Amino acid sequence: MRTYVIGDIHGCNRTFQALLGRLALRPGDTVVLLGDLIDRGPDSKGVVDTVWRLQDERGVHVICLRGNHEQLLLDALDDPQRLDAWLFNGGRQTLHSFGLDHPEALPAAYLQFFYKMPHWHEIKGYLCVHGGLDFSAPDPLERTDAMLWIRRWYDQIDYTWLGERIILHGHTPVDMEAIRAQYNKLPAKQYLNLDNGCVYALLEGGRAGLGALLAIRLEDPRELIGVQNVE
Ligand SMILES: [Mn+2]
Repeated sequence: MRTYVIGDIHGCNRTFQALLGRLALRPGDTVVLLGDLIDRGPDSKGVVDTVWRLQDERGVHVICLRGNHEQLLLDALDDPQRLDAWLFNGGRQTLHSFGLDHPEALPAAYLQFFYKMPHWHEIKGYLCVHGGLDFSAPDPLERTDAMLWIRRWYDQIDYTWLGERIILHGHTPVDMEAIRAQYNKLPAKQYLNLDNGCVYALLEGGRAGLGALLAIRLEDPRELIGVQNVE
């Protein structure tokens, strides 16, 4: 049984499927998605459908963490004043993938899926979270809001609290050079950003150094696997 953790997909379903093809998953394997499955890219609905097929047809255990973009969607449903914030941050593309123009029309199964997303997941000595942890709190795992939004928190890590665990996160796109540098320092440095901004291959004419969707296999030997955006 193998375990893979994957960074921000942002509606890039074809790229997600290309990466899954590289992983050659078998029944009983586990995949953790680090949040931001939706928004900005072309097929957010398809990403959720791919997750369901992995679970139902291929017997893969999939854990989908909540990202700030899933939270923006849920906030837009709770409070109409927050609708524009979501639409302007890629929500429009998500609605388009469903053929809808308002989130209230989203099918119940998808809404349930978004509502149920956990903020973090611990597996095999790794703490998985979308953005990071707020170490100013006595128990960083109680700061669920910070998990979605926090940036630049490495200097605040409480290593006594963390123990031997390694934090895997996404949320802040960084180039491959930075990701490989972090990867090469594991486990001495206990964090790894898996967001290479795969969706930014499509936006703003492509941002330098960004554009791959990444997975890490947690079993020995640890392995970093990436595919370039193919949308
Ligand atoms: Mn993101």
